[in-house]
Amino acid sequence: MSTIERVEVLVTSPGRNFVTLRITTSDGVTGLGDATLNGRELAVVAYLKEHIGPLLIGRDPQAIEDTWQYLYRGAYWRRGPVTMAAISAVDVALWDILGKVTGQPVYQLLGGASRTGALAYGHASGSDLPALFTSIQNHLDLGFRAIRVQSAIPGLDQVYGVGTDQQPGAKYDYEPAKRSAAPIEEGWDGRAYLRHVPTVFAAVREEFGPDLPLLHDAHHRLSPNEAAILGRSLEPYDLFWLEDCTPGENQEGLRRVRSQTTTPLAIGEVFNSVYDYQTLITEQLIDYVRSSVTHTGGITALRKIMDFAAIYQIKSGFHGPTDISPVGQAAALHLDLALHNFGIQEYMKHSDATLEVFQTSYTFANGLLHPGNNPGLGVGYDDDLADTFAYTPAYLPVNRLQLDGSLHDW
Ligand code: EZ4
Ligand code: CO
Repeated sequence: MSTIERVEVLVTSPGRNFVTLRITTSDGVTGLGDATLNGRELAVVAYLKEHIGPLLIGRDPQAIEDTWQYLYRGAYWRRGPVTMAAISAVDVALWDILGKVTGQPVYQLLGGASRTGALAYGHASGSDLPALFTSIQNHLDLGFRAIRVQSAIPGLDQVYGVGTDQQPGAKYDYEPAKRSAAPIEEGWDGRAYLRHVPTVFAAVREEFGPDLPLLHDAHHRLSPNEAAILGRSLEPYDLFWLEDCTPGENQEGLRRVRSQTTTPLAIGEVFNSVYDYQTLITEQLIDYVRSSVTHTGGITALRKIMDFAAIYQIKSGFHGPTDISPVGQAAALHLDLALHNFGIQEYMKHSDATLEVFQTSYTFANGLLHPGNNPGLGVGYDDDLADTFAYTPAYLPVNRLQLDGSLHDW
């Protein structure tokens, strides 16, 4: 029997920090898993190196479910983003190995394709309406058929989720984690935001018409009642979804939002377990599961969450910003292709440097992503190039300085 012989934790920073797990079997087959946890990378590195790597040596690489349960239950301390990012990386690397051993792309092992490609949405943003329109048009020119719209808020200097204004034809380049020794504190004002956002969507609908699917991310900054107000005020603009309207760990808070608005709701990019969704799914308080494969326990666990969600007609809308590495993105795409209750997939193209370190087989054409047909995940890793990009700390900002000088409490 082939066994797991080597476990390596690889850190690189081609434009941003990534942590990758590589598992090698006694037959010389390698699998990759994404272990990147934005702003807390080295905690996962230590968890994998010190506590998981030694446990894997000698195990059967094809016993994917068994290894998942062994690591989850064996930790005693269940759940949590660091633990679950580490387990996710192991799980994805083992699926990659299974694909290579069987000569199949991972989506075939998950039951085969339910679609020819995964509908993707891109990120557009602007400091004002003309800049936002340029950004939306650039995405349409690239073939995107669904677009997330974020905008600066008058009076606030910097707003999370809004990138530098794009020139016509330029790539959208937004990285929320900033290189520094500590998180930057950014501004926030709920009332200014609630007044401004509906005017932005009115203008975008006026300019781009009624058909284009539009999404918006509130980044967990609203109270349940503020979220209800926003959901209602956006109803005339027919959003595909409103994301993270409140901090989702207060699952009961979504009852208030849901009872007040028909705007579709998406939550879960910071979740790491099916239990984070239990109330949201069984009470049908959301329409889309936002998890990433990399933070929720890998393909094995996210597949189960999606089967649970399917019972309640809830679909997928997996997290896919640039802090999900190409390995994590490829894993999501295999699951997207196989899932029947797929909804949409977030897609921000990685930097050229990132795509030189991680060689990918996935494609984007006519608004659809496809994972490719290489055995396994279809992602390679260039060690020599990766080693030229040294890790330096980068943190997500804290959104809490209000216009009146007080601190936002959310
Ligand atoms: O804030 O990926 O929907 N996407 C997002 C992202 C997240 C970052 C956190 O690491 O909200 O921009
Ligand atoms: Co988000």
